[in-house]
Amino acid sequence: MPHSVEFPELVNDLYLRAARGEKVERTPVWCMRQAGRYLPEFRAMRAEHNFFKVCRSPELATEVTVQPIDRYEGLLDAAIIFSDILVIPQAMGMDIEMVPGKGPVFGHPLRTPSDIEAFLVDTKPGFSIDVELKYVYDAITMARHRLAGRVPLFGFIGAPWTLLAYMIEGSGSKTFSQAKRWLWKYPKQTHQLLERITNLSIRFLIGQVNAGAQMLQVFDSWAGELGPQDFSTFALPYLKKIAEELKAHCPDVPLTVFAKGAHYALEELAVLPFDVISLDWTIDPVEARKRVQKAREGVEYNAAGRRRPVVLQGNLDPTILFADPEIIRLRTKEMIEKFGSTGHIANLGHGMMPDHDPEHLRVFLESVKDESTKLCCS
Ligand code: 1CP
Repeated sequence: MPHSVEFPELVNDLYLRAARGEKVERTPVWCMRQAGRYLPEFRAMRAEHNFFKVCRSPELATEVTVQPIDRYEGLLDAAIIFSDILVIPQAMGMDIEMVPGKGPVFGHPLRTPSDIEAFLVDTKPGFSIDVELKYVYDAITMARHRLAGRVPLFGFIGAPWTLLAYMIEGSGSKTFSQAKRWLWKYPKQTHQLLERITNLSIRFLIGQVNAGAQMLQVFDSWAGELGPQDFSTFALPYLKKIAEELKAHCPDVPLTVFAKGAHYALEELAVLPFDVISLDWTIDPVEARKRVQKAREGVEYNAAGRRRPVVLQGNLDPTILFADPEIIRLRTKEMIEKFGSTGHIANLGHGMMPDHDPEHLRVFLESVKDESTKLCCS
């Protein structure tokens, strides 16, 4: 039973209206990895607690989730729960450590299909993803209360291909040669495992909504490592299943897909029932909007028989935050104008980086507010 009736009333619903394609008074804005290492208050907490301990403690995860909302009071229009995409592989039995300066490192990556049954526990009797990841649900419920309706809260997952890539590779990678070798060598087992991850992900997303998440994002961070043909084979069918199931279970919860580096697949993503498509910075917003609009011609999803609005999220190059404030303002203004006044949620084209200056993020957030207010009122 969803808890939503018990939560404080949402004061700022700008994100939710924009995600439905409604005309809004200004463009909502939030940032991927907005709760993270560029913030001194986050680094102070991390100096005392291990990464997964923060994820597993609803109190600590709530605190980090709310940190950017407090710091940029009135400038951010969404919060994202502090967690990681790797909590699913961890719940499936994989041993993962977050190594400072290196990122996630798996103790025993999957090297051959026999490792699947040796290491993974999700098909064992009594396994429940809801039990394993209850700590995420508890953090969401607590954060939603602590936000007190100031902004809505995102839940998220990593897309099946991106999680599989980590599970085989055992860490981030420049070439993904281990993970891709698997695809060619063991296609049958690859699809079976992708299916398992997909089913757990669907349950986990629904659980997050029941716990209080008001919108959801699917991060396919390594989508760009596949080409068009392999994305269609190993990523798209699972993204489709996730979107279809979520829209069947909670049609009113906005669902975003971020397939980084995969704008070759924009047309295919456009016809899946995601509400928002998040873009990285390597595609021009005008071109993206045209392509999505064209792909949707003749495709009806809306129960009323109407074509779905094109809502895009993004896409300022995160490294522009290293530039001087006047350049950040100029490039943000250009971005806002290119996306237009409706069907846009402002964001960076990828996450905040550890060496970003928090004050430069403030310049970006203020510029989105100023420029989009001008545009929406003109
Ligand atoms: O030492 C630290 O404190 C670790 C830094 C860190 C943080 C702050 C990691 C390790 N994860 C996170 C939080 C996180 N990760 C969030 C929290 C909410 C927010 O966005 O503010 C989210 C949504 C993620 C999602 C995530 N984790 C992604 C998808 C988004 C993306 O950036 O592409 C990925 C790929 C990960 C894996 C991961 N976790 C952490 C690192 C350093 C990485 C990437 C490593 C690599 O390049 O392989």
